[in-house]
Amino acid sequence: IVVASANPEPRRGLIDRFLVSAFIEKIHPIIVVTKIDVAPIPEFMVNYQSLGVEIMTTSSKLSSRKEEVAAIESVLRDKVSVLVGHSGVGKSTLINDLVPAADRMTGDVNDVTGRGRHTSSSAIALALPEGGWIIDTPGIRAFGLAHRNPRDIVQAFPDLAEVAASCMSHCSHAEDSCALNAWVSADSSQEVERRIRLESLRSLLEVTLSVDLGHESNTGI
Ligand SMILES: Nc1nc2c(ncn2[C@@H]2O[C@H](COP(=O)(O)OP(=O)(O)OP(=O)(O)O)[C@@H](O)[C@H]2O)c(=O)[nH]1
Ligand SMILES: [Mg+2]
Ligand SMILES: [Zn+2]
Repeated sequence: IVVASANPEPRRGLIDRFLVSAFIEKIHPIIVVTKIDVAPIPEFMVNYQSLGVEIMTTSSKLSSRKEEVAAIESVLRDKVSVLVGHSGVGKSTLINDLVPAADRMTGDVNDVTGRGRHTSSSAIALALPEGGWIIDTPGIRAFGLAHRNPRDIVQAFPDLAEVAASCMSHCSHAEDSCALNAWVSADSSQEVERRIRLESLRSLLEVTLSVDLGHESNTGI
């Protein structure tokens, strides 16, 4: 999951949906934060780190690029991997450094909107020099979970799934009687953190219920 620290702005909701999909498909997710020369790593990344998601950082503009690319190459070696993310985050730029012969076209981001220009228009798999495959994909505008079974989404949150097991059957997890509400208020020392987890789950479940693929909130958890 490739996200830029800025230009374009990172979006939590999109990262959450990618992570849930990866979990459901049994794909090992790694977050690569690019453009750390432009802005510091977004603070909310620590939340993903505490969930055990590996986070790697890089900048095509800094002298540390070579070592960063080598570190990324070593986790990709002998595996089939795909780079996904918004347009303009630097997927093709990274591919060009991972696969010197790739010659993928890259495009600058729009100065006014900070958005990419959808430079790559098709997905392509390239052989990594040290073994393995890397797939470059076009930047996506939106990525929804509407095609997912809500039960699978809950399973992507193991701590919440355990609690939700005692919900009434067919609980939407949005109703007052939901067991997750009691779980949040059961421990005052963990209440804030638990509420954030529950809101994150509920926002993902809402997306599937409303079948709203095009909507991307700015602040979405
Ligand atoms: N400052 C800075 N710019 C970067 C970095 N990585 C990539 N860029 C620039 O960001 C722009 C977009 O890069 P691309 O590699 O084309 O982005 P992409 O993710 O492949 O975009 P799409 O193909 O449209 O999905 C280009 O102008 C790159 O030079 C970085 O680490 N720092
Ligand atoms: Mg590209
Ligand atoms: Zn429930």
